[in-house]
This record gives sequence, structure tokens and C-alpha cells, in this order.
Amino acid sequence: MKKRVLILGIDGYLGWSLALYLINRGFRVSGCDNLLRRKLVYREKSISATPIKSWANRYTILSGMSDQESVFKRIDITDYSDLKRMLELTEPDAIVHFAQMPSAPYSMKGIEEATLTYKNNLIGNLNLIFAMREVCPNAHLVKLGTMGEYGTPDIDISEGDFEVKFNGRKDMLPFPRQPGSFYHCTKVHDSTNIRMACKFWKLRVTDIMQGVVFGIKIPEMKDSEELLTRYDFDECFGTAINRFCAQAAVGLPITPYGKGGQNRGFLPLRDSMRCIELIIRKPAKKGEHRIINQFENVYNLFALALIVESKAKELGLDARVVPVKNPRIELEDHYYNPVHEKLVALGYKPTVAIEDEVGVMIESLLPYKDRILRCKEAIEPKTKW
Ligand code: USQ
Repeated sequence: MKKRVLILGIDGYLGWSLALYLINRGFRVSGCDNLLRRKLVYREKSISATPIKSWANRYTILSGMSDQESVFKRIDITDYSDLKRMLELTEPDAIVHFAQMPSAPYSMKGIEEATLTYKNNLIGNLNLIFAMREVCPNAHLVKLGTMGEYGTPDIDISEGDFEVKFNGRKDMLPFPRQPGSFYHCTKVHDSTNIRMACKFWKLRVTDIMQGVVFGIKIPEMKDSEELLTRYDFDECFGTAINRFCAQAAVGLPITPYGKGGQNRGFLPLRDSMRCIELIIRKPAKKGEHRIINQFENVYNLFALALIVESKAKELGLDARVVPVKNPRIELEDHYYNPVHEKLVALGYKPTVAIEDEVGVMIESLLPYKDRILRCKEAIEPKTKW
């Protein structure tokens, strides 16, 4: 029997890609979305660099690729009864939860944006664990957390609980969290709530501490424009490498923030899909809150900016790195050593060298230069911590 996967946030950068990836591997995929990402990017006066299809078109595309039992709906998971109904209709073996507001800068803009982030992320996640308890307590929740939950401590970051010794006693405790934005705080709160749901209600959850994802497409999108996923480059919803490549493609300065000595874990889009597939195939045990640090490698921001610059030059583009004043409060030169062994143990092997992927990204963006330039005002960072 086909494994049934429900994707919450199926219209987003990761959600749409994962739907295509899993359908191509014989999973029965269902999904829902409230289209919040489209709305917020539009409010930023920006668009996806890739000309993504409307939800109505995507609904038709997904339905055409799927079994009759698959369900695709436009719903908001902060509405408990709608979410519960979705679980009842789809009877999932696994639920992948991407339906969150994902931007650190957006959450730091002001009280309205911070409140939206909290309501959307915390209530959605709380609804989900309660609805799972009622409808499908044996399903496996694959929850997207973030490496940003940990911050950048001066010690190695563990993967799951770690041993703490104090006053001659010792215990296994969750690794301390030091989030760097209100958005990252919501993920920390989610982890706390999920840990409790696993302990009290015996839910099974994999909480993925994912690094920054980059990339424009995966093989399952073939060369079809209608299958492309979104690609944001604005200051809020574009992430570092994706922004650098968009800047390089249109001849705008590539902007590491501050000294650029920030180190972060990064992961190509296609590897992110593969990791989630491995996690779905090997679920957490009942009552287990399994934490996985999900990234391919740690890179330095300035070094990444230089890779993008040199790849763009190879393509004959006039690219240059121009550091800008850091709008965030974060360490710009620091130790960073997170453990990431569990995915390798599950069978993950990195598929692609970052330099090659960056080259493909810049080249793939060239046909969409006009779309990026049309919204170029949205690229410069304006939100300060
Ligand atoms: N940065 C630049 N220049 C830019 C944009 C970003 O130097 O033009 C720097 C930032 O200051 C930061 C680093 O790049 O030091 C990463 O910033 P980002 O915007 O790419 O990523 P972040 O705000 O951390 O958030 C993103 C996703 C979020 C996910 C997180 C994973 O938006 O949903 O949780 O990456 S992680 O970074 O590991 O926490």
C-alpha cells in the first residue's frame, strides 16, 4: 500500500518541491496551504523570481499527478476544525509541517508582524498536535524546526539531548536555545510544545533543525516552467545564497551583512527533499521526540558571497561583493560546530558541490532578470533588529 503523506504548506518553496519529489517516488501525497507566503511577499512589493502558477493551476497539476484519494485544499491550519477535517479525510502515515511564517526579518519588523508570526506558527502547531492526538495519534509528525533555534554558542551543538554536569550531579537535557529573532523564537516554543506532546500523549515526532536551504529546482521539475517552485529574493523571504545569486544574475552588488564572518549550516534544495524522504521512511518511535540537525555543511557567509561572485564572472556577468552594514544583531565572527550525524546514519549522502549548484542557480535565473529588476527596491535590507 502507498505511504500517505500530508504536506501542510504545500504551496511554499519547500512544500511544492516535496510534493513533486514524493509523488515521483510513489507516495500518496495530499496537502493544504493558506497562501500566506504569496500574500506576505506581495506586501513586501516583491514576487517570486520564478513565474510560479496560481494555486488554482497547481491544484489541477497536483490532482492530475495523484490518486483519486489525494486531497488538496486551501485551508488555514490555525482553524482547528478545518485542520482536523483534513486529517480525517487523508488518514496520513506522515505529516510534514511546513505551514509556518519562515522569515526572521519579517518577524522583527514590528508588533503587527511579530504577532502574526506568533499566531500563525504557535497556534498552527498547537492545533496540529491536538488534532493528531484526536484523529491520528500513530502518525509520524515531521516538523520543520531550524538550526537558528540554537543560536551560535561558543561550544559544540549536540543533536538531541546532551549530558550536563553540575555540582557533582549529571542529567541529559535539551541543548540550550538562543534564538536570534521572534520567528526563531516560535520554533523554540514549538519544540517545547512538541516535546511535551511526545511525553504525555506518546506522539511520534521528528523535529528537524534545518539550516538555510538554497537552490532553484530539483530534477522532478524537469524543464517545465509550470512545475517550478517559488524563488524569493526580497530582504525578508529571500535567504542568503538565493539572494546572492539573484543579485549576481542582475548585476546588483552581492551583500554579505557586516563582516560576513557568520557561519551557518546550508543545504541544497534537492538534498533537503532527500533528507525528508529518509526521515519519513524511518519514522520516530512512539513517544519519541527525535531531533535531527539537517544541513550538508557549515559555510562562512563572506566565502559564499565570493563563490557566487566568481561563478557569475565565469558566466560573463559583472558581479561584485559589496558588504553592507548588518541590519541584524548577531555575531559576525564566531565559533560554530554543530553535530550532524543522524542523517548520515539514515543514509544521507550529499549530492552536489556548492560551486556547481550556484552556477546552475545563476544561469537558471537569467531568463527571469526582468522579474527581479522590477522588484529591485525590495532587495536592500531595511528591517533593523
Ligand atoms: N545574510 C547576509 N546577506 C543577505 C542575507 C542574509 O549576510 O543578503 C546573512 C544573515 O545576516 C545571517 C545569514 O546570512 O547571518 C543567514 O540569513 P538568512 O536570511 O539566509 O537566514 P535566516 O534569517 O537565518 O533564516 C533562514 C530561513 C529560516 C530558516 C533559517 C535556517 O528564512 O526559515 O529557519 O534560514 S538557520 O539560518 O539555520 O536558522
